[in-house]
Amino acid sequence: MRGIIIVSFLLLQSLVVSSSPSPSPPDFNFFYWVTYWPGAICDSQKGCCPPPKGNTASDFMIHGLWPQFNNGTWPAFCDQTNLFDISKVSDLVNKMEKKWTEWGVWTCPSNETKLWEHEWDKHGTCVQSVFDQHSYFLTNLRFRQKLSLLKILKRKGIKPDGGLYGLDEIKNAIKCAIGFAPGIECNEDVKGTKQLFQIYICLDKYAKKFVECPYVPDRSCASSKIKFPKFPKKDSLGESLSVISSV
Ligand code: U2P
Repeated sequence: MRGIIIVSFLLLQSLVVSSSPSPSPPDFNFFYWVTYWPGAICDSQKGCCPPPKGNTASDFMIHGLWPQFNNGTWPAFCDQTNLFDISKVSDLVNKMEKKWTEWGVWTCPSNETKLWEHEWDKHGTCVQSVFDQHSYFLTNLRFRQKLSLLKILKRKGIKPDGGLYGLDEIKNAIKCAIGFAPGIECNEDVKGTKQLFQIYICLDKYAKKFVECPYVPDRSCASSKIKFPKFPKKDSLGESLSVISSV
C-alpha cells in the first residue's frame, strides 16, 4: 500500500512538472517604455499625417516597450515565426487607436496598424519569455493608463504651449512622480529649435516596476532649454501635408 502511495505521488509530481514548464528568464537586462509627443513630429522638418481614425487623445502616444542590454545595445527581430497578428489583440484595438497610433512621417495617409506590427515584430518577438502578443500590447496600454506623463508635467507648470522649459526641470518633474529620471529625446522644429520628442522610462526586465536607467540614451537635446510644442490641431492636416509634399 505504501509503495502504491509513493508511486502515485511521484507520478503526480512528474505530471505537474511536465504540464507547467518553468519559463526561461529574460536574456536582456531592462526595458525602455517609450512615448512620443505628436506635436514634435508635426512641426519637425518632415511634417506629419494624423492617424486615419482621427480620434486620438491629445496626449503622449505610446511608441513601444523595448528590451535593452546594459551596454546600450538591444535585440531586434528575434522570431520570424510569430509575427504580428491583429486577431490576437482585437479586444485592445479601440484603446490602441486612441493611444498608440503613428503620426505618419513621409507616408500619407498614416497607416493605423503599421506601428503596432513594427513594434511587435522588432521588439515584442524578443521578449517572449515575458509576454505573448496580447500581454505585450496590454502592458503598454496599462503603463499609459497608469502613468500620465502629461499630467505629471502640467502639475509642475510644464505645458505644451510652444514655450521653452529646462531639460532638468522636465526630468525632475518625472523623477518626483516615479522616483527615477527618464531619458529625453529631442528633435528639431522647422526653425532648428530643439524640442521634446520622446520620453524613455526604464522598467525592470519583467516590466513590473520602474528602475533607475542603467543606461540613458544620449538623445541629443544639446540645450538646457527645450521647446514643448503644441498638440497638432485637427485642421493643421493641410499644413502638414504641404510640408511633406514640399520636401
Ligand atoms: O534608433 C532607431 C530605433 O532603434 C530602436 N532603439 C533605439 C535605441 C534604443 O536604445 N533601443 C531601441 O530599441 C527603436 O526602434 P523602433 O521601434 O523605433 O524601430 C528606435 O526608434
